[in-house]
Amino acid sequence: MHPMLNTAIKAARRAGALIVRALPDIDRLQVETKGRHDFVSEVDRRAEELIIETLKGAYPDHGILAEESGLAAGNEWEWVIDPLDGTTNFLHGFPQFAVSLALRRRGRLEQAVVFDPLRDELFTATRGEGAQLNDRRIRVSRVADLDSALLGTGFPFRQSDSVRQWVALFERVAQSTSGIRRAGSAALDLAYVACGRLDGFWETGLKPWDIAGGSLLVREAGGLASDLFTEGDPLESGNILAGNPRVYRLLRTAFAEVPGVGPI
Ligand code: 2AM
Ligand code: CA
Repeated sequence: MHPMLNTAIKAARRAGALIVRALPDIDRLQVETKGRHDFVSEVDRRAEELIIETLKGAYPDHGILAEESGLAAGNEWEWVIDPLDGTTNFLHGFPQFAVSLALRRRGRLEQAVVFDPLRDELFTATRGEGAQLNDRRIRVSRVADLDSALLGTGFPFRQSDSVRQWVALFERVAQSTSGIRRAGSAALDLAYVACGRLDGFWETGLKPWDIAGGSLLVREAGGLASDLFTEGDPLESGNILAGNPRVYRLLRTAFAEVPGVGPI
């Protein structure tokens, strides 16, 4: 295994252990509001510190882009860190959240770790070498029609224009799939696309740390992950469409038929 991936796994497991230890005490946690409906707890911050300490200990020159502490410039390598993806779930004791880490070199995703500490599920990927769940190779599903597809999505939580757009996209596909889930952790949704539990996923208005690790997982598992509107880099726009190649194409075609669809 690549030593950088090994270090990322160590960091993710440490953060995951801290998060699980804090779970019985969520009622007593200090929670701040970053924006409307946008919460951060001391657990997010402590988990992030632990991750950065672990990564910097091994690679002091690498740059960092982290949800809570922002950007710290470094060499051509950059870690993209979400210490707790699904904070709202965590704060409610709703058991769907993860630690997400990705490593970029000159902007290209090289390594990914998404760790679900409650189920002890470790999703990993290295560019060009495939994706794994707990060391076993994973692949996207073979589902080839929307009627048989189980999709994931996320509701937009910032702008009301995006809510209206989400409703239009939802309406377009709502009655032609096996089901649509909104679980609340984009990193895990993408990991689930990578291992075939979901056949497709879309969400808008996300941040790079929500989707960096998951995007590489999907691609290395044989799927596609790109900008929902332009097919460009979803980390730049925060608008993502992912899926196995067939479902990805079917969703792209279906969404293109929705009037007025585009970046907001
Ligand atoms: P976070 O928990 O790391 O913030 C779900 O829609 C995705 O959006 C999650 O990956 C979540 O990541 C992110 N998100 C950011 N702000 C959110 C909010 N206010 N409510 C719900 N999800 C939010
Ligand atoms: Ca987070």
